[in-house]
Amino acid sequence: TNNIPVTETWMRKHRLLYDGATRHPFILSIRQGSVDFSSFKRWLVIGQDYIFVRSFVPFVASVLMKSCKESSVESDMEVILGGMASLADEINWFKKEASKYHVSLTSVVPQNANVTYCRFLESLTGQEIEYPVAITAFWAIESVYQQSFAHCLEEGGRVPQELQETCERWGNEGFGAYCNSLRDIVDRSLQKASAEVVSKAEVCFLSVVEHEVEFWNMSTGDA
Ligand code: HMH
Repeated sequence: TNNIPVTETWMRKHRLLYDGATRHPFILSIRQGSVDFSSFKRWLVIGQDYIFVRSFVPFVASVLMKSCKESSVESDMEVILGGMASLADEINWFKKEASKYHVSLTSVVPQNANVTYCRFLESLTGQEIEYPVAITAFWAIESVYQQSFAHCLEEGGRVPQELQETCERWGNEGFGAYCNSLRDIVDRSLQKASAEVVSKAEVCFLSVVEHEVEFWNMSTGDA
């Protein structure tokens, strides 16, 4: 059983928690078309996520730095750089959406759950955080989002027209392939890591999933 990738063992072990993020009531309501896309929800999806992404960029930059120093595989840098490029694109998209719905991005106040999540990201940017731990967080953050929105687009969904583009942005196959590349980096780097680093990475994975659940809890008022 030593051939099972570490991420696969985590997925089996923590399936319920993981599904709690990717099948969150808010995500299910998007899929079912029952979502209340009122001004509050628009403000959440656009405004709060815009704040999150702005904190996500320096975190990804720190992962990129680590990959340059610690990874022996050249393509790691390219995968992470591709992720940064899509974040640049995301920021522009948020701005476009915000102006479409008259949401003022500069006056959005970060909610508690978001502040906590952004702080967590910042705590992972330090040099003392091992590359396998940091890349694990990166993969988990992207994958939870990708799988959530991909689920909305699966057969039988009734995503409202105004949220179709949002779901496609993160749920598309290209983004899925990118997440798989990140997962492969995680599995490879953990294969060479000490047991201590592997367990730190697992804890980090769980924290990300919990933060993602809390992020969506903002939409249901449970935050
Ligand atoms: C909260 N998690 C959250 N926002 C995002 N944009 C992503 C993950 C993926 O980029």
